[in-house]
Amino acid sequence: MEKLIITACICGAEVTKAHNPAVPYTVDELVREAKSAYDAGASIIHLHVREDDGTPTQDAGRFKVCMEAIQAACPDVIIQPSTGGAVGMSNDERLQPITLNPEMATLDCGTCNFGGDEIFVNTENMIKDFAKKMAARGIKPEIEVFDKGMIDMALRLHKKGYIQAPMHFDFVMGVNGGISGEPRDLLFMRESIPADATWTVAGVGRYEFPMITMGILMGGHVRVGFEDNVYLAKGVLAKTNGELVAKAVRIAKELGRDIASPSEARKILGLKSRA
Ligand code: KMH
Ligand code: ZN
Repeated sequence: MEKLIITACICGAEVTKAHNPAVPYTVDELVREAKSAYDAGASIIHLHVREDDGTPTQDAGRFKVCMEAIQAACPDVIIQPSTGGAVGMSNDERLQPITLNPEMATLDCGTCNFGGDEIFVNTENMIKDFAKKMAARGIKPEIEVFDKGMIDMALRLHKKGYIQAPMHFDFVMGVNGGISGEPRDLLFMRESIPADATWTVAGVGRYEFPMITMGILMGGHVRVGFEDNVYLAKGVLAKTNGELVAKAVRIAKELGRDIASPSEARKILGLKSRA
């Protein structure tokens, strides 16, 4: 089977130090967490950034500083900034990190409830605009889908020329407002994408390790990290993102999947190789 790409979502926009004191806010903390994940086997860092007090921000200057510091500590890692940002941010605010021309960035393909009164807004016209702006810069979208209808939206936008093949999906399973994280849900999502597409799976909270185990067995790729889950096991907080990545590596090895290096991940995803 193809080697396994592990993405580490080290920070997110919603999780805080109250959930786990190791959640990174400062540049140094982000570098520490990115390096722990990279050293453990992650080839992609899915990146959100914060102000030092933990406030989520999409500020291009803050992204630049964080990306350069992470790249210095993890030279060949693929950095994938979020264009989702945090609930309530404007489109222009969210799009700022693409001005740094990252290799990849997320493209969220639908609106959904996000717990309580929160709504994560991604209208069709927004998605078209984000996709066009990313394509103009040669940025590969990781198509984030929180429900099956968002796959259908991405496929429609592909047919209309907004998203190029081969498409790369991230199934985010178990958001409070999106699809759940049961085995049948992942099978349904997997069956709904084109044969030439690549995919990764992220399970939120208790769904993280069941979903990635299924993903590994099914030939997909996986995402773990504090953005999705702060526990290493029931009631045991992870001390670092690296611990979550190391657990994914152990599961993969037991199941016979080798881990992709960043350069192998670039080949699998069709990204340009880096010298
Ligand atoms: N923070 C969520 C509202 C992404 O990174 O593209 C959206 C999110 C998706 O995390
Ligand atoms: Zn994210």
